[in-house]
Amino acid sequence: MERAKRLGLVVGAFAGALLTAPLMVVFFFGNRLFGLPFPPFDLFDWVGRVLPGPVVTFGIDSMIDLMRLVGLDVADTAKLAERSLALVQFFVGGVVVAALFFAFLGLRRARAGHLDGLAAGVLLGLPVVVISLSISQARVSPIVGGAWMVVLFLAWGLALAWAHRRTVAAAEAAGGGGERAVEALDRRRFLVRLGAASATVTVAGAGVAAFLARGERESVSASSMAHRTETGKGTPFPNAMDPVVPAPGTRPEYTPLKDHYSVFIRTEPTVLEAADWVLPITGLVERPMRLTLEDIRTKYPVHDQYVTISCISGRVGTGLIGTTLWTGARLADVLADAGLQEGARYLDITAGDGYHETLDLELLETEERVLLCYGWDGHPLPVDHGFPLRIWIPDRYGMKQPKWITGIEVTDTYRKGYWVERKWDKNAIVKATSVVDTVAVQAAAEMNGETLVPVGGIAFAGVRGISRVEVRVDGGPWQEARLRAPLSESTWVVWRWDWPFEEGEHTFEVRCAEGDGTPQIEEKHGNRPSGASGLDHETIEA
Ligand SMILES: Nc1nc2c(c(=O)[nH]1)N[C@H]1C(S)=C(S)[C@@H](COP(=O)(O)O)O[C@H]1N2
Ligand SMILES: [Mo]
Repeated sequence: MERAKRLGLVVGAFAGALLTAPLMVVFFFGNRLFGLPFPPFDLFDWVGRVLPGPVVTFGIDSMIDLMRLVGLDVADTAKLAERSLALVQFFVGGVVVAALFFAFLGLRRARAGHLDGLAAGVLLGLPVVVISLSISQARVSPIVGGAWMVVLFLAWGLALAWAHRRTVAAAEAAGGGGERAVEALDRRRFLVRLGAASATVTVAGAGVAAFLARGERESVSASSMAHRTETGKGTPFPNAMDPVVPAPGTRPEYTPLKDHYSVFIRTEPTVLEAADWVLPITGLVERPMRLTLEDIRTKYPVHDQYVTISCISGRVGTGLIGTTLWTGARLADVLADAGLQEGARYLDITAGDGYHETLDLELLETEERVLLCYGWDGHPLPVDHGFPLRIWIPDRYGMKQPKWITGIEVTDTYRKGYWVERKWDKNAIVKATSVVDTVAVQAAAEMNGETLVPVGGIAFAGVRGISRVEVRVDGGPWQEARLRAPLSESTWVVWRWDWPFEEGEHTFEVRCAEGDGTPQIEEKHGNRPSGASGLDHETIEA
């Protein structure tokens, strides 16, 4: 009996693995080809939303620490890591349900019939289907999506019951003695064949999916080419003539779109169709409106603004910061059109992925630059970055600035934003920060008998600007760096300092001061709840 129980658990887990992997691949196909739901991501997104804020934050922090520990670029790999976790979570779920199923039948000494199989399918599938339908961003109707998931989960259950009959149940029927060897051989043969079939489906599926994903990327960039306007590219940058040339190895002053960091709460970006998108402006307004994208683009003056945006969860020196040209209509112009009623105090801005944030209307009294933004780099907003509409609020971390906006309600009551509910700062004003990007020893040059090494990086303090950047070597005196004129008053500043070369190991630290002279906070503090502070440094061996 003991042996049978153990055998049941092990073989069950094994069969579960062999059947869950192809199930996931089939789901992936349905998703890529027909926009059907992909439950592993939905499940993961749901877990992230219902878990208490501190648990989620701890999870994200640990993941990021681990990635930094092994030297991965967080901005590049965070989503990949999340997606991998989502797949593992679903896979483990399938394995556990299968193992329990085998163990349960073992206790009953039963042979799995079709009904048992269907029950297993329901056990794994029912919660997943309910969760997926409640959260999915699939482009098919819930009935089609639901039916598809039900069919696949039931098929998974039936296959599991079949695997049970061919393995453990066969063992019980065979009884003891010499037949045991025969059934063990049979079982092994069956599992090997099942394994081969599963591996074939999974590997071939992954290959074809990778191929399809490549096609998709190409079509996305092709369509953004077609939409290309004359803003941005083609026109020289406003600081093109600035004499301060960035030290070689400094990040690009204008971030290539494909390299711009991207952060969103879901495993996958939210896809909204321009054709059926409207922006309702409701609540305490004189004239409730429903604006199409065309309305927003054509009814209001167009504003272009070079903007640096950064994420509050970044550490000192983070890659979660980027600069591009934002294009949009001023929020104030749109609100003037709607007419605010007496008592209007906040905007409750909602988004297609369930994200939401609150804007205090008091801010608009002193800050007219807030944009409802539909363009980046002269293109329509990329899907990852909030197509068709996002907001820009100067001086705030990204978390205050919803992408994929689907509604603006004018209210008299304050509602915490998505991340504020999860204990992040409700104002989220960007902290001044400065970063060493490069100590370009390979670009050393002779100047008046001295060997000078260009050192450089960026400094950023929202629209408060940067008035000074200083560098020190090995804890020595602070030396003033040269500042390149920024692309605009709302972007980072590129700085450069030429270091009189000395052999050996050296540590370079940088600090900055805001436009009005306020020094950056040198005291080390983690990102939570208001954004990281402390000095960035870079150590070299020359
Ligand atoms: N709808 C929506 N908007 C959002 C988010 C989100 O998850 N959903 N994340 C916010 C956060 S935390 C940041 S840092 C910025 C990132 O913008 P980017 O991806 O274009 O760099 O988007 C903000 N707006
Ligand atoms: Mo963020």
